[in-house]
Amino acid sequence: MIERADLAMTKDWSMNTKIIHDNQFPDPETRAISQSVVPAVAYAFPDAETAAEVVSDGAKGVYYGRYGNPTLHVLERKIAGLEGGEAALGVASGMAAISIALLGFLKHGDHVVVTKDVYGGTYSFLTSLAPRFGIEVDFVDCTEIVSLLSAIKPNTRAVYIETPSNPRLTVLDIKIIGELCKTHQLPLIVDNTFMSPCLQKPLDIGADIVVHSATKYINGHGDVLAGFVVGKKDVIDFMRKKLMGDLGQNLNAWESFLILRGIKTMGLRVERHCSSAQKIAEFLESHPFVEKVYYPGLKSHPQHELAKRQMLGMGGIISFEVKGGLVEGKRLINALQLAMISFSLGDPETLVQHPASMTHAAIPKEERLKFGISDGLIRLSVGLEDANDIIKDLDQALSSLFSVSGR
Ligand code: LCS
Repeated sequence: MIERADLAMTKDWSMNTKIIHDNQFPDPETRAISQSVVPAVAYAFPDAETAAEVVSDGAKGVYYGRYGNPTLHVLERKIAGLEGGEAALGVASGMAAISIALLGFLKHGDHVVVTKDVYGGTYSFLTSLAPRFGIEVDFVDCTEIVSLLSAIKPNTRAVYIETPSNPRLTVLDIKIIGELCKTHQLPLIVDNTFMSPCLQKPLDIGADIVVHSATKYINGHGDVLAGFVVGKKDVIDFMRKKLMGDLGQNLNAWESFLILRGIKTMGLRVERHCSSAQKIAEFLESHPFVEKVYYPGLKSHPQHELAKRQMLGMGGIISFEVKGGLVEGKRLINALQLAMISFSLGDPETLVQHPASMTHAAIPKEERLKFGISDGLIRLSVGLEDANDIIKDLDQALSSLFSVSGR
């Protein structure tokens, strides 16, 4: 009889099937289909020799909860499979994944080139904590390959990009940047949070490492903080032992289980996020009170053609500016009735926020403006509600805003 596990290994499934079945098998003892939660911190060994072998990585197994747990390991195998990487490391947050990925390649005296618009937490880590350990950073416009090339120094040890970027949805050419990195023997780290593996697989087109805030689309329910680093096994093993383990950044079994449950609907969710976001972006772009819309699915987006080549869908995040600026922008988000003012993104609920005073407040204003984050910019994470209801909500908020101000 062919074992289901063997069959699963040989199937060339599409992403939606892989999300549900890849690297996940019924429990051999109970035949339970949903994953067991194993919260144990300690694991018993039959003898001292086996214990030593597991610790030295010579044998499969778990030896202490800070280095992972069996529930997490199922999830890590699944994420590695979906991203097309050799191995994955699941950690306590997206920021844990990002800091581990960077510290995995950088040490005192090293330099990293980072694309100019990145998540505010990443910026904060790179400008306040990393310099305390002697790590230098330069933020450059990676849409200009010459700017990236000229930022590379003799002590550059990594290139870090986020595409599409938070919050301006700048799309970067992973293939071209990957080729440049290969020429200079630099690892390319890509934050794939806004896309999820459903829409973009950076490892297939030139990246060496993928990082995720799984808090967003991967879990998809706004109830878990988690992150992943995906890449070559030796690199991930080092990060597991020396960074996650020694810094105590592990993801616990219960949260791993919640993600294993949440991820099953990722294919469906992401499809809906994308189709609704396209409709809403088109509505906003045609609205007389909206100054500018940033969404890769719009023809007006500067990297629309690249986005169509590189991404399987345009994602669920839209940024826009209302006519007027800061005051009008804040009044608009206060007038929304369905969308909630909140940090985070990728949840079932539509969430709206003001990057200059919320997610990107850590970036000084002068820098923020260079990153294209104006005071009036609003970011919308399109939820799973009916797109027409989200449009109605935006419409009423825009109308109320300008009827009050007499425009
Ligand atoms: N990468 C990106 C692109 C993000 O947007 C975030 C968080 C992170 C990494 C960090 O993930 P975390 O540690 O929170 O799991 N983005 C947030 C945002 O836009 N609003 O609140 C958090």
